[in-house]
Amino acid sequence: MDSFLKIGITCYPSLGGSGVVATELGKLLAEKGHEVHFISHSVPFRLGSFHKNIKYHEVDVSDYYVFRYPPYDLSLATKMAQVAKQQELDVLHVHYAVPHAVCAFLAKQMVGDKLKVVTTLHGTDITVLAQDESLKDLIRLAINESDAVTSVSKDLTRETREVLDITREIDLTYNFVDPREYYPRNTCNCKNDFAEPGEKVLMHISNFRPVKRVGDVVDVFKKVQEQVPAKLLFVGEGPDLPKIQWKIREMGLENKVHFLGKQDDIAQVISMADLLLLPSEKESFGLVALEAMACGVPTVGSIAGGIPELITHGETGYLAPIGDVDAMAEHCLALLTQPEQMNRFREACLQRAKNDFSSERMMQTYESIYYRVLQRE
Ligand code: GMT
Repeated sequence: MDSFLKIGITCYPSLGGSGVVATELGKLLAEKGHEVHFISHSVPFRLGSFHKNIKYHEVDVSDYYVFRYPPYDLSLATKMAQVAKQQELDVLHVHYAVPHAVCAFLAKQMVGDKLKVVTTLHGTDITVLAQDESLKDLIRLAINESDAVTSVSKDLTRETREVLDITREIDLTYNFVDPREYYPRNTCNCKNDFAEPGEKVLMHISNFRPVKRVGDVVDVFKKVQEQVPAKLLFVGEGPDLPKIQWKIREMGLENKVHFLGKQDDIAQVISMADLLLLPSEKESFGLVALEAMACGVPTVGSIAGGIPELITHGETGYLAPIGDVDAMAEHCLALLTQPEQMNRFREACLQRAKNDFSSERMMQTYESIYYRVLQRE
């Protein structure tokens, strides 16, 4: 089936993995020939250059003086309905249940059943928000009323069923990377800015929220650098950053750690690393570990959530129980001190990213879901 569709996409335009996946998917669909309409409060941060098949519709929020809290959700729902009617959208694909799936539900009431709603669950919409009794019923409604629901890992599907008592069909749509962007880059020059020749580079990339357990990254690194000359590079920003900077000073590691802040060209940055550290408490998928994998960089991390579906323990990285920094440090050392083993892991990473998480394959999966809900299979 190859008729082109008109697809609305709503995501958090500036938020980590879900925003990246939604934007990259929209770009790929547009490249293929579909008409893509992003509906959000600002331009998605990975949207990049102009494409004739991509349009952006900005949501204006009313700040009428009676509103103590400007009602973004209502403005978004109205905008979704307007765009759906004016552009004759076939599908509205929303990323993150709260509030996007709820807004899409409202938009559908305004437009009619010909507008199909696809909701992708990314993680904290279920693992955190759906635990909140004040939101639970609303999230369940939005999920049950979507024409299709997808989840980025089997573990997230399991948790969604468990927390919300949901039995409906949920499609598995793993995150993906575009191999044209994610491949091992030449990093000789920039790596020298951070590490001496012969030093290993460990890296952590995140939004520094408590679920990322960034303190564990520092504990693992401390043990590793006692055995092997190494530097630690942090990429990203977030609420735990000051605490981590303080911890590093207290441990006397400040000369061995660099903070790179937020970076756009993640493939270039990750390619400098020998290992990625991802010791999260919760992680429905862990997109950054896939980005690293596609650049030939193994991950050492925790067994949280969907990480074991992505990282094959002993092949493309090593996993340990949440908080087990001793085991994680041992795993790092096992790779950093055995070059042949490291090369095998690097090769396995490249193969797995290419074979199992390619953007082409996942775009086809999403397309087939769109055609299915439109009954155009
Ligand atoms: O938690 C984050 O880092 C941000 C969040 C998001 O909404 O982007 O990430 C979630 O979605 C990503 C994309 O599907 C997943 O790769 C992350 O694992 C997931 N985060 C959590 O589950 C904590």
